[in-house]
Amino acid sequence: MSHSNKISVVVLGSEDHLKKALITLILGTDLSLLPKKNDLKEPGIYENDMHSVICPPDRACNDLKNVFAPNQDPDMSLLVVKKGFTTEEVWKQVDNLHRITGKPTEEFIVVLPLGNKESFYPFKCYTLDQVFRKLTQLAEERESTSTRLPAQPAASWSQTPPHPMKEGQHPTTEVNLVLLGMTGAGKSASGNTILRKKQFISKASSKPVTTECQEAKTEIGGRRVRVIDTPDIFDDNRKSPNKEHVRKCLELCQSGPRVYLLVIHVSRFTDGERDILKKMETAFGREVVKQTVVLFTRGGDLQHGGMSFEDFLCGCQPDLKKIVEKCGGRCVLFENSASYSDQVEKLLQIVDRM
Ligand SMILES: Nc1nc2c(ncn2[C@@H]2O[C@H](COP(=O)(O)OP(=O)(O)O)[C@@H](O)[C@H]2O)c(=O)[nH]1
Ligand SMILES: [Mg+2]
Repeated sequence: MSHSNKISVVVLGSEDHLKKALITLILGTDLSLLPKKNDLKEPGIYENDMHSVICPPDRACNDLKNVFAPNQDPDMSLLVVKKGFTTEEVWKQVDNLHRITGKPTEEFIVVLPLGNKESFYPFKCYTLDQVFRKLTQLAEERESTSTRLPAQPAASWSQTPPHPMKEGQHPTTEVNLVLLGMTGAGKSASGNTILRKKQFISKASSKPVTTECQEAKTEIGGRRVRVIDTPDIFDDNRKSPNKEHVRKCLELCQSGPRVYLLVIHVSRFTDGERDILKKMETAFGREVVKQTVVLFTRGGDLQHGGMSFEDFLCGCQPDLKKIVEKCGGRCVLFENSASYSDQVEKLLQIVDRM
């Protein structure tokens, strides 16, 4: 693999021994066998034929600025933290990196120590397993583009990788995300999380807050997304879905593919939701389950109860399990009060696959 085609990874953090261990794992070689400096006191670049790993010394502002200079986007920036870290101290590190480099906080992936499950932290984080899965995926993408594309001009080690869709590109199709579910499930709050702004009114109330279908548009990672927030179309007190809301909802998402997000509160599955897929079929047609992702809200409740999303799905009520199964197992967990986690990206990856 040519130098310009290498996967570029920046390894950051204050623990030298952990950084060394991670670099060793990525390169599959003992660092002392590599020709570069290995004391990590100066920016070291460690390479094999597929990866180029740069390790700037901790707190060296100028080195960091150089590594993240404009148009220098590494494929992955990993922040290594030690076992028993506190969310507050790691968030401070991430925020510091953001202030020095000017890069968004989401650009820095915190590598969770072994034994830490993926959870709701205010920063983006991966388990070691996810880091290596991402590296494999990047390698596969790189292989396929290098066989398809003519040779690229020589580039610096950290040139932006050829991602299929990047910010700034404008694909012609616009995907419609239609938020459906009971009042109070968190439809408007989830819409705001996707849009990254408080567009829809979302608050605790004994009566419905959203009374009309509304739309808002955004662009995420080069994808054009139209979010449609709805009132409770399947109100328990009605025999059939509210036709007026259904008409308005369909009118708002005329063009482009449509994905329904069935919003359900993780700790409150009600009788009215048991046959919600039937009600959705009545309103939007028999194919609706093929176009639906179940979006669970209040992921923080699971975290407080020490439960992973997988444990929740395994142990939830049979009727809820059936809903997820009918939707092809497509589901995501949101915590709408945590704006920095990668929940939206996970949802859009599912939407991309659909
Ligand atoms: N903690 C927490 N609160 C949430 C979450 N999603 C929604 N809420 C709250 O639940 C209440 C109802 O949410 P809303 O979006 O208005 O529900 P809607 O009726 O389905 O649109 C509001 O007070 C939200 O702040 C979540 O993921 N976590
Ligand atoms: Mg609402």
